[in-house]
Amino acid sequence: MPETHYRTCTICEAACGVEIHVEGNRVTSIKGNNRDVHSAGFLCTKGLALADLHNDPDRLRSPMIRTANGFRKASWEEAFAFIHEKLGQIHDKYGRNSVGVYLGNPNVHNISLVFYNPNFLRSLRTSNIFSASSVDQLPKQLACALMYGNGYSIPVPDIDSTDYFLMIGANPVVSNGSLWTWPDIPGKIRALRERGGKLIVIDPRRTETAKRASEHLFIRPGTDAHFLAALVNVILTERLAKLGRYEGLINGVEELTSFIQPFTPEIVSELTSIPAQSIRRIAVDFAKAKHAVAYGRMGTCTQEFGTTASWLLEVMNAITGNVDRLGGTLFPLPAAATTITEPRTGKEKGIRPARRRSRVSGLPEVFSEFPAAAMAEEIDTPGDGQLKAFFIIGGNPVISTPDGSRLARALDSLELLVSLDLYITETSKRAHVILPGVSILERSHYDWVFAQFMPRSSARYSPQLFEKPAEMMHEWEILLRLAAIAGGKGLNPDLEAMDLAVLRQWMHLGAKPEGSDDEELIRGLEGRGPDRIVDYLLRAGPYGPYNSLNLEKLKRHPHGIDFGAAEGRLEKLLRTESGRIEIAPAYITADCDRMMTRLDVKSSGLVLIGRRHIKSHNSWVNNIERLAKGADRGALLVNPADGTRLGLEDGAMVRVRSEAGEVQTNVRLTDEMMPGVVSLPHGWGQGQDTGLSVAKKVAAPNINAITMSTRVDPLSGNAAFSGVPVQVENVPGH
Ligand SMILES: Nc1nc2c(c(=O)[nH]1)N[C@H]1C(S)=C(S)[C@@H](COP(=O)(O)OP(=O)(O)OC[C@H]3O[C@@H](n4cnc5c(=O)[nH]c(N)nc54)[C@H](O)[C@@H]3O)O[C@H]1N2
Ligand SMILES: Nc1nc2c(c(=O)[nH]1)N[C@H]1C(S)=C(S)[C@@H](COP(=O)(O)OP(=O)(O)OC[C@H]3O[C@@H](n4cnc5c(=O)[nH]c(N)nc54)[C@H](O)[C@@H]3O)O[C@H]1N2
Ligand code: SF4
Ligand SMILES: [Mo]
Repeated sequence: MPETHYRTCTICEAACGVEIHVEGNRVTSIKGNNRDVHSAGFLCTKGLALADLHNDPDRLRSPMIRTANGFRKASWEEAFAFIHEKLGQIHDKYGRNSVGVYLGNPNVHNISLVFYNPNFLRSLRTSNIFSASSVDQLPKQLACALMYGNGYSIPVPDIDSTDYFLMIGANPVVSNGSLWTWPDIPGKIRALRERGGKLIVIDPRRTETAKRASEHLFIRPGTDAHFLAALVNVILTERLAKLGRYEGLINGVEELTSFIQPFTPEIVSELTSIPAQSIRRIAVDFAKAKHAVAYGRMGTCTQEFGTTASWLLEVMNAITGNVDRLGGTLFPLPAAATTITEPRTGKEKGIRPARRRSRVSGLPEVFSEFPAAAMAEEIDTPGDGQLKAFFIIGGNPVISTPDGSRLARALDSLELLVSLDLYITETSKRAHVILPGVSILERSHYDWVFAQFMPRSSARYSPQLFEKPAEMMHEWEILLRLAAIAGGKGLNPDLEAMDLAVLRQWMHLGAKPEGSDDEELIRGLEGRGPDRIVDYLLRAGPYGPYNSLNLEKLKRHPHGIDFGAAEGRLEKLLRTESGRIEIAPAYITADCDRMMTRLDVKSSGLVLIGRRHIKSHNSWVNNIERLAKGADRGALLVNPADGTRLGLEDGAMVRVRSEAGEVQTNVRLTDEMMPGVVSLPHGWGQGQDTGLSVAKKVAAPNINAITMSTRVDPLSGNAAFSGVPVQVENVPGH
């Protein structure tokens, strides 16, 4: 009997609703779900590959233990016993802080990992936690936390009713949006322009998004903070600021004014390569637009001024009265309880970054994590506190973090490396043990994380499509077993009791009935594992009294429930100590000298940036034949003028060299690149000895073999991938 299933695609942040037709245990077709309240039928090519990911013969179906002759299959009990013994020895010999953890991007797309990781991390009792956040969005989270008090209070752009959209360092036509869960950006850009609105894109590459814009300007990589400071400068000096209804709710306007004072359009023009009159015009148009919004992502985060640039983007919205308002930015109100649905108590403390510094380079801790750029040196630098064991959960840091080759060597030297991954990758091939979770279609889903970034809130639940194979474990069960091992509960823990304990850890969130007893609430909940946690968080959500929504009700709405757009939330949401918007956080403004110094650096020579392809998702869907195909996937994009100057011919094989290393690939000459800037794709470089039979055949290098772990944004410790100085030369004989 053919059956139809509705679920959310969990590959990227857009969270599209898909309609999947199934016969027996076989997917017969996949398409966008036209009735989905969130995505209304939109789907990208990766959504079509959900079944390929499920069927991929290279996907691991049992634990693997590495031997002298390669990996062999192992039973779960054997794998856990191995980890138990090794970890025990390491704890005894070197102490708790000798164990590190890295959490990769898929963690936020998988509710087993979202809800059970914190318990595992606590049971390890180590302060050495790292994640993909610090090669990605950390500067934006930090800037928003300093301004609004919570690292998840990130306002999202309301493209649907804005008149003027300033997009800096983001390519949502390809990425489908990030910290902005809003599918079909191409359609939304079209609608914006059809109603007479403007999209201005600032990017060193004329991207797929830039090609749809009203105007595109090249910017020298890493100079966005200066550009933005000049925009704010114009708005303040021309008295175009309007604080609107939040006038009495903003602290620090004077400090802001003094910070931006040196950065006039004329002063920053040479550094940014943007003409002063263009900067003035954009500032005035932005301030005068009925509704305007500034938005930036990877380009404004992964650079040496990532926190400052991310902060100034928020400042643009705040000083023009466009925060927390339709057509500007919105603070979403998710349907299930999270930290941002909690009511303000008046005892908030805001956040304090850099309470601790990393052992070797003194990089700051932010949100209780150290920067991923510090991982390799924390493993390969001897001394007290050196890392000896590592857990990598859903991550491929040899490909995704700076100076991946050094990290690879460091991982090879560990006494214990455990990887929770679906494949034998460039990273997991170095593990002593790999523990695979179930396939993307064998688990249930609720978009708890990304509901926090939806301009219109909605709730959708995806039941697991296929039964978990009997010989597999759900990842929440794996994490409970690992937590038992790390926490001294041994190899035969009471999993029921542990699962209940994790549920209780989540019950600090949400609005409970007055005088209620947690144990009684627990008896009313459905299921076990992450579903039961979701059931609780839905009941305790902000739309109505306890239990107005729950998992059972949501299951009766396979296309989801829409809760509309949130506006006017700011007062309730602020978590700063002052209870106001801190428009000039001292942690950021104290760094003004570095901004000044940068003005004097005369940039010459080529610099490198990355890029994404519509058929990619970081490093891990490249093993799917239909997604790995296509010309130029690994090409170095070079402006023709640079090509002529360096004697590079279109298609020629070149060597790209940086302080960290070198890679080889072919050149594509294209005027979509800014002169002086070259681009390599991110997410490639799986070696011949990985278990990825499709991905390893594609000739595309690992960009992070030539990025540097020493280039960071010092405020957040975030990797500065943008603007790496490189040399490019022909490979003789090719
Ligand atoms: N130079 C450069 N570097 C970058 C970027 C860039 O633009 N330029 N982008 C950065 C960004 S934004 C990010 S988010 C990071 C990504 O960095 P990572 O998260 O470290 O890398 P991914 O490629 O996403 O690898 C995810 C791994 O998780 C596995 N996996 C997938 N699904 C699951 C699952 O459900 N469970 C488990 N246990 N494993 C799973 C995959 O097989 C894969 O090996 O890379 C960053 N690195
Ligand atoms: N197809 C696809 N979609 C994805 C992913 C993927 O790998 N493939 N990855 C997902 C993940 S994990 C994330 S975090 C998001 C990222 O989502 P986005 O940030 O929207 O995607 P990127 O392609 O990284 O866009 C960054 C843009 O910044 C530009 N840029 C680089 N350096 C600078 C600079 O210094 N200044 C300015 N102004 N611009 C600069 C680049 O040219 C690029 O166009 O995408 C997600 N979606
Ligand atoms: S945009 Fe593509 S990958 Fe992202 S959720 Fe939608 S279908 Fe999945
Ligand atoms: Mo990311």
